[in-house]
Amino acid sequence: MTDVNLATKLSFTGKVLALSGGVGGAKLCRGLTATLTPDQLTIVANTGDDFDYWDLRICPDLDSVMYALADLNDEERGWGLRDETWRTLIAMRRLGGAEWFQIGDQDLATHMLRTQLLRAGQSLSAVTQQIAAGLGITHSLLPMSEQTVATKVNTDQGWLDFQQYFVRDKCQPEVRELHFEGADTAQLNPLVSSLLTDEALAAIVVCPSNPFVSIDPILSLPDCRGLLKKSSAPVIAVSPIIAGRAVKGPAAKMMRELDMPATALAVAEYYGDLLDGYVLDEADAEYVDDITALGIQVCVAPTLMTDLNSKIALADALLTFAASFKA
Ligand code: FO1
Repeated sequence: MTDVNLATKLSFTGKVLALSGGVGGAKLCRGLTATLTPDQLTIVANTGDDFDYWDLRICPDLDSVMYALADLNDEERGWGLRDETWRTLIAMRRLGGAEWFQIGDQDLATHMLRTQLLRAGQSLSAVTQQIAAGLGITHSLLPMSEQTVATKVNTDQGWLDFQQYFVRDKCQPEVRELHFEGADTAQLNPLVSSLLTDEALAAIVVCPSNPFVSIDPILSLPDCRGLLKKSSAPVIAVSPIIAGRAVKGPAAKMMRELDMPATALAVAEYYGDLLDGYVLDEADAEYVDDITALGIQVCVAPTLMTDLNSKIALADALLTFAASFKA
């Protein structure tokens, strides 16, 4: 752990709630866990990507965050575990089973245990907590809801389940609209609702995740937006777009298909009055005035997270920015 990191640990007081999707969100969450104590940080992950495959419950964003926090993730691939082997997948292929979604041998254990515990009647929060503890994670990681919400993508090829669109069809279909099936009757995780009314909450972080398929499912849950807006803590998003491109995934392509320019400014406009603050990459400093004119305070920082130091540096910059809202 670096001295810079230690200094932040001593100076940032209060609790932080981070809203996260998979890859980009998981990277920032890793930086935040190096900077904040387990008492300070709660991460809530999107579960709209969740689905059943091989008769197992797969929760990709919870998995991505867990593996990143445990330093077990495969950074290059962007999902799953490092040093993974694929013997089960190869055997499944030989038998003629489904193979379009790749489950590694070690990763399989996560899905098997999750499915087993869910079938035994445990909540997704309790199951996640048990698996995370098994990976040595001490910070709180929660699913956005205990109920099932499924992201559906309306494309030029019709409605697709999220993983069909994302993995099977490699994000190639043109996106027209998104629907979060079950969100209207699901409940925001009660632990998140109570944190949002906790006076010790000092910042709400919208991670640099895809706004449409990673953050919107969380925001679409009843009362979520209202609670975020009512909270005394500033809501601060980190741009998932740098110089017109998403670091990973289809966010920029999706923006163009949804008739939005693929810019960091357009993401700020999309979140609109939900935000009090926005962290923008240095490459996008030209948008500072436009975003400020929206009534959103701006922090310019390097947002590309290529290693642990850059994740911690971004978490640091974000928390220093968050602390400035108190003043
Ligand atoms: N993403 C892929 O692009 N291809 C895969 O075969 C794949 C398998 C997979 C298995 C477990 C898991 O937790 C995630 C997996 N992902 C895979 C990633 C994931 O589906 C997406 O990155 C997220 O849903 C988007 O956040």
